[in-house]
Amino acid sequence: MSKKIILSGIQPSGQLSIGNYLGAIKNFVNYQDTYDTYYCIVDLHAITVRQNPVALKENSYALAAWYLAAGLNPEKCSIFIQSHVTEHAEMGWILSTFTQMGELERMTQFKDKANQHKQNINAGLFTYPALMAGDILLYGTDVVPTGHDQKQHIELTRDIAKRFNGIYGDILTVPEPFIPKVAARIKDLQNPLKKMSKSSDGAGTIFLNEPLKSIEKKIKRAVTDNEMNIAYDEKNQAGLANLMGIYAACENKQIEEVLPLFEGKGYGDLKKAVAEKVIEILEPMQNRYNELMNDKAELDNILKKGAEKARAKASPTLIKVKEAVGFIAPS
Ligand code: ATP
Ligand code: LTN
Repeated sequence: MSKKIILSGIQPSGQLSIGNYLGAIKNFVNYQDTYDTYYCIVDLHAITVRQNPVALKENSYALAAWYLAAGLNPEKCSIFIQSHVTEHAEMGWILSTFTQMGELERMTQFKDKANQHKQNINAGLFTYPALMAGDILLYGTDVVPTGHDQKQHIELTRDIAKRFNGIYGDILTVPEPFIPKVAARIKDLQNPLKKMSKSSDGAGTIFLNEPLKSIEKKIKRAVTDNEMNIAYDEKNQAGLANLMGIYAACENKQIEEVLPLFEGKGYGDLKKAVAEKVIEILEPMQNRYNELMNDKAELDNILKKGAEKARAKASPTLIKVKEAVGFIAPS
């Protein structure tokens, strides 16, 4: 039986955070042995917010290096740059004609980003989910692992696929989301009501390439509460719940398994344990990342092979889609 297919993508829009790692990349690694896996660096998506060209290139290499440093093996999965596989832009365009304005208007990521970038609410930012649907549907993807914030986009992708199939027959695979139980929504350490984000100002974000001392400081300064009682309560003790979520994700455990370790202890003990765990994971990853970033030729090589494998999978779907809508195939 052929393996099931996984695809996910991350924007090269800044330095990665521990939210990106625990909510997404860590799960990418778990899948690579049992699934046919495609992991994309979505530069076409990143330019929906204005990027500095030099930084965009560096961030794209950095994301490839983090994928590898986190344990993705290019022999097992395809790691590639979205713009290298031009099928994505074509598929995104076609699918935008199967996506309704009303659906796009409801997307919370669009509303958030439009609010953050009032000077540049461009059409691409609005049609972004159609391009993402293209990324997913080109590969016949069965499962899309992401953090919780992408659930709405994956649901829209499912609706687009069903709509297309309803008109033209069973051409596109309808994907399922995979959202981890723990760490799907790591919160900002300074504002535990807000998602930790790589493009925030940084005081409440742990970046993967941050000096270890600074990580320790940020965790020690994380906002908690005045209850002085360790419990797991996302509503009333959001900061504490966030720290426990980070700890549990680092340990590959559920909250119920780690809570007893901290009951009766002080907040300082929890913070110390979280800092130790995060550092234990990030230190070797940072070393590997630095080595990889010093060998761009090797990264280029991996990305080239990744794009070749990705194109081989994506191209037949695009041909079928073009045929279905009535385009004349080039002779
Ligand atoms: P940006 O700030 O540029 O919007 P981001 O940090 O939200 O970026 P994305 O590129 O949008 O990151 O997301 C990459 C992956 O990481 C997605 O699967 C997303 O769901 C996941 N992710 C992002 N932030 C978090 C978080 N705080 N907790 C868990 N998962 C997250
Ligand atoms: N929209 C996602 C990034 C993204 C993606 C994808 C995720 C683009 N294409 C395909 C999963 C599958 C984000 O902002 N995190």
